[in-house]
Amino acid sequence: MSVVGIDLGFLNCYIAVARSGGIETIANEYSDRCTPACISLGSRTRAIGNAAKSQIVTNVRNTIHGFKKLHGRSFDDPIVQTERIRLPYELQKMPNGSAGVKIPSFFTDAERRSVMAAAQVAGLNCLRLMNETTAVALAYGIYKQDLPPLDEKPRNVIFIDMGHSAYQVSVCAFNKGKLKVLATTFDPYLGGRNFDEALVDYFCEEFKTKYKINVKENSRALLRLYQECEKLKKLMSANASDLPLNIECFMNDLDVSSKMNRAQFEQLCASLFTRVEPPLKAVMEQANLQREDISSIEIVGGATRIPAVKEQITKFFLKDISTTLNADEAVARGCALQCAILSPAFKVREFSITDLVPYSITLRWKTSFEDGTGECEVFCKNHPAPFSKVITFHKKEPFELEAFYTNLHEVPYPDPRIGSFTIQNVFPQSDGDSSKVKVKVRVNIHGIFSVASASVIEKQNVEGDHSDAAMETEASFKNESKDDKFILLLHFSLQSAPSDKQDRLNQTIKKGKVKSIDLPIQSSLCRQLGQDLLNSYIENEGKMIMQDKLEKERNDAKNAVEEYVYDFRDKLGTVYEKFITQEDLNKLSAILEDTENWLYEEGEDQPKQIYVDKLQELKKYGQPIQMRYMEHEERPKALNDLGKKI
Ligand code: ATP
Ligand code: MG
Ligand code: K
Repeated sequence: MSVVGIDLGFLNCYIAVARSGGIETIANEYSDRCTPACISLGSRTRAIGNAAKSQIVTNVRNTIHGFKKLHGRSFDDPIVQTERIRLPYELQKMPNGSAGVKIPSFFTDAERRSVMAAAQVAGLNCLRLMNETTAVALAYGIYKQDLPPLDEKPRNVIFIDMGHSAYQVSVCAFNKGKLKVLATTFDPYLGGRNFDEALVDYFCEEFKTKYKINVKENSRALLRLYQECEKLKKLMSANASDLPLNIECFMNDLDVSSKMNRAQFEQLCASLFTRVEPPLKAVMEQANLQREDISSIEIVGGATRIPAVKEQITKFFLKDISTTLNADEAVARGCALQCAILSPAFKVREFSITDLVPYSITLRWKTSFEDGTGECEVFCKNHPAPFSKVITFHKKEPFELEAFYTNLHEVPYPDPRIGSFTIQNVFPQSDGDSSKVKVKVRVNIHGIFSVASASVIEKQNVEGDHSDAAMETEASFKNESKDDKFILLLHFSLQSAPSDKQDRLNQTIKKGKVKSIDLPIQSSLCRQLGQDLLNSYIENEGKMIMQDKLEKERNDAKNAVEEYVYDFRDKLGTVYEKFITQEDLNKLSAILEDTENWLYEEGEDQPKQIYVDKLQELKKYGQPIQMRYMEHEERPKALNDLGKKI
């Protein structure tokens, strides 16, 4: 069994694998550790990664990239619509309203569930969906030998990741063997691509006057300009002087050229650079820390290489930035480490991770009195996670709990709803009283919220037992809807309670004079991929893998014919010469030439079997000659060997 950590970036993906000797970031088939998040669809095959990226410009409409922002969103979602304008390929509205076509700390439940489903389609068992900066924090902390002991003040470290599409900041407290994420903030709309866009806009304007061309009308030219601007941006990180931008045959047979230097770039992007500070300020406020409390600042992500971004960070913290981590690979390495910790197949140093709930979550329910509603915030923002809580209700009938994000304005998602959960099989007790129902809500290891279980506490026939809880009527829910009294009767962190213990809690238990019986829960999650649809995706993925495999075999068969033709022709002119009559030689040369022509014409695109048969046919001619040649070569050698032995 192997465990891997995957960094799903907007632009780039990295995969790290846990080996007995440590964590290794692995290279793809192009010996490249960085794989573009890109898929190109041909008429018969898919190209993935580097092969697909090279087709962005040539197969404009069928090469899909930049899809990270689309996870778990509906087609009509404003973010999907904004992204859609930037995409050179079409987005379709799916029958379930979702947008058809990897994970930052600010992902909401629906986005997380979508990534989990994608992992399932890919046949991966996702051990933990990890927030990017938390993965980086783990990669940082696990090898540190000098973390303060548990009873001492923790070491606080800031982690900053600016990738292609987003910017996130978190502050973590480290002690020996553990890390706790204290707060995280982000600007989900700031990343390397914003700088590319600023450059593209600038040159489009310039070319309009200079060459009288409208680049934005030509999606191929626009894509090329994006690629060149990204290169230029990277060069400017290392070089402050004037740098050229030259593109040959850009549009209407025109070659275009221009230049820019770092100072101009910084001026052009000034408004983007001012967006670096607010999340830094906010993270310090949320964690209630001062600059002096921070021991180091670690940066990762490609866009943090821009000097002006680094300057903004240093200016805010009044401290040098540390770049001890591999800016590109830290996320994947952290994920692989987490998997190795979770997997029983690996022995890794113990390291406990407490992440957090990025947005506060509220439950709402109907009370049977006067059609009122009750609600309570079950998880506040920055609440430690994973975490479970148990809430007690007094009910005579099944009831529905609606979960939603408390403050929609904090959430980069258009819909505050998470899902609704109906607690079934609730009846009055034999004496007509309400039943005491305990509901467990949790944010799991993937950062996903659910109403995990519910049970009813049945009183055994004990005289005079009007237990204390009977005092908590529904009226008290209504009056004290913001009161903690009816929540938090029991809570524990998932990390301190191994899962078998939880399972035991879920089972019917008898405790003294009360008996607890599990209740079924019917969940309906917003933007959840239905099991049928998910299964059909899994099936389709299987079919596509099969198709890719068949296509590869077909190509291999074709290549085998081609190779045989070249090899045979080469040998006819050299080593086989002595073993063939002139007449046969002429005949065979003609056959080889015909086959070669055939390969470029009607044989260009044939089913595998045709190529297999063709090869067989050629071998019928080739093998006898080869035999004669081999015999001639081998016989003297064999005699020679024999002679040596004697
Ligand atoms: P995200 O984390 O937003 O999902 P990602 O993980 O794919 O995206 P990264 O691989 O961290 O993103 O970073 C890619 C971005 O960093 C691109 O915009 C790229 O142009 C930019 N970048 C890489 N190297 C440099 C450099 N030397 N100078 C400036 N920008 C750079
Ligand atoms: Mg990234
Ligand atoms: K382990």
